[in-house]
Amino acid sequence: IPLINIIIHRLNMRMIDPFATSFGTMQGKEFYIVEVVDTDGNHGYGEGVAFSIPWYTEETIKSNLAIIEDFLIPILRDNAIEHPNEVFPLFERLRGNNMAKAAIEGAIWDLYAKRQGVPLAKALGGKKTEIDVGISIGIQPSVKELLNKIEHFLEQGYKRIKLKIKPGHDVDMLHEVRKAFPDTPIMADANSAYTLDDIELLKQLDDLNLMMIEQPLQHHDIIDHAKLQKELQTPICLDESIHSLYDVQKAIELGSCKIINIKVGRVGGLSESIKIHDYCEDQGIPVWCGGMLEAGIGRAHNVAITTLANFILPGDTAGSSRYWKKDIIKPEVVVENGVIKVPTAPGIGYEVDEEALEAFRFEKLEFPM
Ligand code: OSB
Ligand code: MG
Repeated sequence: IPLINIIIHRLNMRMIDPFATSFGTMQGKEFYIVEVVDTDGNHGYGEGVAFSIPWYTEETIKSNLAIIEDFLIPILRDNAIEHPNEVFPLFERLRGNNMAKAAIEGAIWDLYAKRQGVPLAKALGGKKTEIDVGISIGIQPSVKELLNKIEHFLEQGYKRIKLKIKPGHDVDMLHEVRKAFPDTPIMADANSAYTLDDIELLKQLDDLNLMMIEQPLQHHDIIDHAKLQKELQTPICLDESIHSLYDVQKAIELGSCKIINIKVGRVGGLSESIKIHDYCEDQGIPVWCGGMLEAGIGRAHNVAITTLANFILPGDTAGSSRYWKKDIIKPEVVVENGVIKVPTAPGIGYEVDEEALEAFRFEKLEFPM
């Protein structure tokens, strides 16, 4: 893949409304788009999913940009690549920084698929032509507002509702929701807000018929989660604790979870996501695709990876309108009856809206190869 230029677009977008989790509240989103250009004039795009504050994982936008400029781009200058599967092994001798690695690798995957003339989903080995999706709802000021939001998203067809929880906004709130929506597939995401000292409270979740509870305990833990899973009927799903196939293997071996949330950025890219997907499939562990409040390019990558067969449970990839008044792709990602139709054009299958990209951009960095 003869790269001639790498461009980083730094963007700022306002969210339609704030998103509150146990770790903090997000109102707007600063992020970056990686654009890779080949000598034939093809363009591939990836989206950086690090936040500006290291409250979900340790990476930040600025740490990503430093790693990309100081290490990842020099590696690409020194090494010719024939297939995107070669990118992660080249980056692997640098520890961590998975979101930075994934942003670059994702752009190269898109470029590769466009050069092959196939949709990214197909290049990744995905077979589904449409994917089922759910939605993640932040902590609301009141139960009444929460019930209204759930109603609103169920009307839009979303196939499962994920509710953020934290101490003080958990069992009682979930009981009220369950009373109002007795048959809706519901799950809870704690973003590491609890410890094993809360085990009696966490056991009460078993009365709620939840699909799963996501990352209740410490953000790097797989030991305490194994202890907790032994005491719970409700399946545990790991999010923050999973950074690699290795982490997945150890978590499954220990019995730390029964479901895995794959976030492409958190695990270092699409190639590692495929490996995790395949391993979980062999082990009988269902996976789903997590979200990082992405704009359209990141969303398109999530749609593509979700076409793999063991993405059995609806993920967090909602439509563009979930967070954005205007997205940076044409057409935007649309959800109808809880389903996204997988695009069939080459690469990510959505066009980048250059006008929107420019409108949200506050800095453009160029790295000639
Ligand atoms: O834990 O899955 C999470 C958003 C930001 C950081 C972490 C998480 C989330 C979400 C929302 O739950 C996912 C989305 O709608 O993109
Ligand atoms: Mg989560």
